[in-house]
Amino acid sequence: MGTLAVLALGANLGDREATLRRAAHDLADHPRITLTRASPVVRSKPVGGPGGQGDYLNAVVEVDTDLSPFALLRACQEIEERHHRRRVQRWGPRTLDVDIVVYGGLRLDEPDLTVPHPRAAERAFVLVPWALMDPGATLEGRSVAELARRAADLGGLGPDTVPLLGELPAPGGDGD
Ligand code: A4P
Ligand code: MG
Repeated sequence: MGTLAVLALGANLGDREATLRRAAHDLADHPRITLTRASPVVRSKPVGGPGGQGDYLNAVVEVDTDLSPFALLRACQEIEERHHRRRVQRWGPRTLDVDIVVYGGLRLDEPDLTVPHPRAAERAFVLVPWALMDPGATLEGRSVAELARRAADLGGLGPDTVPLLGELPAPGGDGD
């Protein structure tokens, strides 16, 4: 048993749903990451960044990992690269973004990694799928569902959700 971390997935270019699903499978296939829960996928209006971007699909997953926070970040970035993420513009359109929302109860503020994610507590596109996945979730002592209800971008979320994954593979299976 390692540390439980919550990761936020976002995509607003290409086949967004397929990309999110593959990213979840990529995480699950990592030898040191076990995917323990996955949220439904929500549709969201872009928050910040340049105008004219397409809508996002967003989801969160919970993972159990013995990777250090920085190694987990590297694994997330490798999965972004695999899905042809190109960093052209901060907050610009992207095929895939994978952020660490929380890593256990750790608080860290380093140049390359801040956890909890500094903007997660105010973003409905992270909080809503998180609360759907885990209705009792808390973020630094506050209810994630309650934070979601107060988030400024809540109105930008579509009413419909689609499953990210079906039944999760049993952890510890003899994968390839
Ligand atoms: N970094 C620091 N802390 C973290 C963390 N907890 N998780 C550093 C992941 N990365 C972290 O990220 C820039 C740098 O942040 C990384 O090199 C890493 O070392 P990036 O992915 O290259 O760039 P970015 O995603 O454009 O910037 P950033 O700051 O991560 O953006 P945000 O704040 O995550 O916003 N609207 C909707 N509806 N849905 C979205 O998913 N996403 C964003 C991105 C904006 N608007 C959105 C959405
Ligand atoms: Mg990012």
